[in-house]
Amino acid sequence: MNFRATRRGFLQRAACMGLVSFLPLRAEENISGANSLRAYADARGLLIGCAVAPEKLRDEAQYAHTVAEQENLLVAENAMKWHAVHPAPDKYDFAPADSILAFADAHRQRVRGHNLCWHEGLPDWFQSIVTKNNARQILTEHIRAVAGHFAGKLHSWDVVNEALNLKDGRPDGLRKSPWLELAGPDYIDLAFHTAREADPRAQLAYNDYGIELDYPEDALKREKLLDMVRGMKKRNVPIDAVGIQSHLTAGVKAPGDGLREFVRKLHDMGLQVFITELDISDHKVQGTMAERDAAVAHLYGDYLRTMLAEPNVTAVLTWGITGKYTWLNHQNPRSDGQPQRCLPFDAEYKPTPAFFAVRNALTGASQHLL
Ligand code: 9MR
Repeated sequence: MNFRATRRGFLQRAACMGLVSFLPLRAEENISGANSLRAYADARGLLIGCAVAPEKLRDEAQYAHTVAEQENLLVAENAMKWHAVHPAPDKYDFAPADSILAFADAHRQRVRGHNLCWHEGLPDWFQSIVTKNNARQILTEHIRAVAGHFAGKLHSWDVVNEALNLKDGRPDGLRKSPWLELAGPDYIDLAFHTAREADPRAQLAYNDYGIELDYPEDALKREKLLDMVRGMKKRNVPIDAVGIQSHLTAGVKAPGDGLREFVRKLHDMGLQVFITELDISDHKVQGTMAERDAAVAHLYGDYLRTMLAEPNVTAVLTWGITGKYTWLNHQNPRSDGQPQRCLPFDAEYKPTPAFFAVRNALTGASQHLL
């Protein structure tokens, strides 16, 4: 064994863990084959993936190559949302989403569905057509058509997305979304039952954000989410997993004990946990690129080591793969105009230190049988 390589590997791992910060990570290091994220995840029975756009898989070779090489799980960033698959009340369009499944098939990857019911991403016709009289029927028909179209082919579905919003002031924490207002609070049960009937093989998840940190508002949202899921289990509503989106920010509070306890409570309820939309914004980090990268990588490592130690955390997806296309460039643009370095690859498809932090965290994950 090459001593220099081994020593470098050790130092890099130490750097990713934040133990030493002086060592520049070498981006040209081999990241293919056995050194890819997917190989590391495969070895532990874990799923590692990212959100993708079908037109980029088709049109941009480097994007497609990186996704194929690094991931064993894909999710459509937008291509399975209502506006994309249901452009008119009586019209469905599955072609772009189907092309993601074809890509995944060609590269031995699983696919998860996002999402069947959300207050955003609705088509233009929604507002003029959906009323209290027909909302339950339209929701049911949509889920039957969409989950039915992909039946048997998906790893999981985000059945309901972001149904909680404590600011709306309801005791149950539910968001005053169009679905709540038009279909009533049990629209969530209805969505899960319909999804199970349409695709008995996909694991069914509830997905949300703002539950990761030890802030009081995050802690309260975790409580409301647990209450909601407990109620669903009691009523025999088919739910298999909770998705923790994990849009984090470097340089502010890091997730703490609250999240770990939450994951364990979900475990005790027989639920899996998917990290569904991980990215780490660097818009609050000043300094050199190396300093930004170190802050982002440090949080990736910390977060994933904590989460992957829990046996019910079985899938990790980043929200995109390259800083070139991340939604954060629009949502949280950096004041210096630089693209965010919030993902495992930068805008030039070079692996960021976050890549190595993710890969390193995968080595410490508990073993899973897929
Ligand atoms: O990244 C997505 C962006 O391209 C879309 O314009 C937006 C609205 O559909 O949704 C973004 O993805 C969101 C995801 O679907 C749900 N959680 C929050 C994500 C970031 O806003």
